[in-house]
Formats: sequence, structure tokens, C-alpha cells
Amino acid sequence: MITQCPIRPGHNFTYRFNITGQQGTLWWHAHVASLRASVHGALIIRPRQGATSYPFPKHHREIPIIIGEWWETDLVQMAGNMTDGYFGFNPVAATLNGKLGDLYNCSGAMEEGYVLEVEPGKTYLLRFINAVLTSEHYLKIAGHKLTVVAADANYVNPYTTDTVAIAPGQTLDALLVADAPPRRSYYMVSMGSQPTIANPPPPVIVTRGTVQYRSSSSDDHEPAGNGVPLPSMVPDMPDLHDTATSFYFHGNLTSLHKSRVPTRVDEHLLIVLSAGSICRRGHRSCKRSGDMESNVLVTMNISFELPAAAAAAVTPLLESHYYHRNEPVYVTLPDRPQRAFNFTDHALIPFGPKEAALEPTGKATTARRFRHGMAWHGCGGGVPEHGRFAE
Ligand SMILES: [Cu+2]
Repeated sequence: MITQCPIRPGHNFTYRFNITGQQGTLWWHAHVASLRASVHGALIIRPRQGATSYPFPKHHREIPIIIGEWWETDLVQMAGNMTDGYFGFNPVAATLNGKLGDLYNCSGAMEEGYVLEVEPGKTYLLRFINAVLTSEHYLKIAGHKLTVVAADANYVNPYTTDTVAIAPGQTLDALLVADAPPRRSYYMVSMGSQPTIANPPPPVIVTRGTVQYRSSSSDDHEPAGNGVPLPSMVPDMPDLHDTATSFYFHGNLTSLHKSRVPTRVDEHLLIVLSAGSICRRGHRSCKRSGDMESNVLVTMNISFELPAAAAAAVTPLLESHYYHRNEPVYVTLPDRPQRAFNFTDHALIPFGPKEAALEPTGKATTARRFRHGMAWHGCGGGVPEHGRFAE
């Protein structure tokens, strides 16, 4: 509903677009309701000059690895319920390239896991995509390190780590050198982190595949010593509620290219990513803080409303902007949050009446016009109390 109406079932749509200044991994996905959980795929942008122009050591093969989720919920209905303020939905499992892995036993037998076959001594470019709906994932491969070389189709200064943190929607390209003893296999584990400790706790969503070494001579596959095969090596995962690992991981990613920071600023905006509430059924006042009289809304100073609800005709936002300028379809995205307070002070807002007073917000179909070439300074922050929306 920004640049086009949804593609109807059985119809198709061709996108033609220029890719400028980006190389690496992106992904495509459905944007209706929560359908992106199951309708998605990798989009790989290779350098036009060929493989020799990668700014990192040569790799033998490249392999996309999509972290996904298994839902047993109607994803369209779920999005409707979330719009209604009900957020109690969870996936039942995670997947690596569509495979559940041996931690799951859905049909009476251990589920198949994703297998990454490698040759000793070779280097692999793994293109990780986090296609889950809301969870950041911690991913580790036992006995191996990963060197991150790109994030979201931008090269980064190579960063070597044993744990990668990948936010929902994010991509990371990382080099894996197959340099571990080849006689055993190694688990690749991906686990959804939980920034806040909730009551009741949501299920732990974790999946695993294996890295296996292909041998040149048959005796490499012989079990070690007394005939018992070595068990797959398991990585030590970060704590489920550990947020520091993600903080340091992302803090250590720096762009390979020098970026030019504008020295002149034309407009200042204070944009707060937060959660507020509105009263149900158009009431002016109501009980808040989770009461059923109000709905929870995520906001960027204001919450988003689909243009269909604001205008009589269903017109994508950009189209209505260009062709129907006089129709009051959208309002300007506000410069500041509706209520200002110390957004970083945990103690300021206990869950209760004090928070209820700060919660009221609004929703609208908003657009903001910027002059081409102008610089704007956006200063933003999240509200830690609403950790469930921290993504
Ligand atoms: Cu999207």
C-alpha cells in the first residue's frame, strides 16, 4: 500500500529496478498481513566485475542459509488480531533452509536437519537471511568461527566471531573456513533470543543443522578408534535473555566504505520508536495499560494506518500523493513524539497508572516530503519498557 496494491492470488507482477551501490544479500518477501513468514526468498547481488572484485579472500562456494519459522497459526488472521491489540502468538519451531532439524519430532520420527557439506581447507561464503517475524537469532557453528564481510548488501570491515546475531529482516554474509578436524560433524544452531523475561515465558524457538566434511578417501568416514562414531559437536549458545552479545556484535560491524556525513542539517526530527495505546471503538477516554478497553499500537511518533481506512478509494500512498494531491489522504509525519519524557529511564514508568498517562497516541496515514538532496537529522530511541516491541 505504499507503491502498489497487493498482488492478487494467481496474478503476477514484474519488478524492474536499478541496484545502485549495493552488493551482497537481500531478500524478497510478501508484505500482506504476516505472510512474509512463509512467502520469501533470497536476492543475491554479485559484483558486476566478477568474483575477483570481492573485497575479501576467495571462496570456494556460496550458500544461502535462510532462518525461518514454522507457524501453525493462520497468518492473515493473526495480523488482524494484532491490529486489534492481541499479541499472544508464537511460532512452534524454527527452520534452517526449511528443515526443522533433530530437536523436533513432529511425525513420530526425528525431523531431518539442514546439512552443509564442506571440503577440508576450503572457504565458504554463507549468506544468512533472518526471515522470521519478530525474533533476533543467535547463530553458532560448533568448532568454527565466522568472519562477517557484509550486512544488508553493504560490505563491512571483516569481523571474526564465533556468534552472529541477526535481526529479523537482516542479512549477513560471512566466510566459513572448513578448518576443523574432518572426522566428526558440527552442529549449526540458530536460536531466537528473548530480550525481555515474560510471564508466562514464550516457548524457546531453536533449530539446528549440521556441517559435515566430505572426505576424499573412504577411510575418513570410518568411526574413530573403537568403532563408535564421534558425536556431533554442539556449540555453547548465549543465554536466551542475553542482549549484550547482540549489542557488541552489531557495535563491532563497521562499514568498509568511508561514508560522508553531511555537515549542514536542513531539518531536525526527533523520532521515537515506541508503543502506545488508543481507545477502542473511537472512545475518547478509556482504561489503558493492557486493559481490553484500549488497543496497543506501535508508533514512530504516530502509528500507521492503512490508506484504505482513511480514503474512500483504495489507492497506494505514493499514487495518491502524485495524482490526488488535494484529497486529505495523509497527514505529515510529526517532528516529535506526542509526549516527551525520559525515554531511557526504566524506573520512570512502572507498568500501571503512570504509564497509562503516557500511553495515549494516535494513528494516521502519514507521509513526509523532503527536498531532494536535503540533509535531515533523525534522532531516535526505543522505549525499553516495551521490550516486546524492541525489534
Ligand atoms: Cu518488508
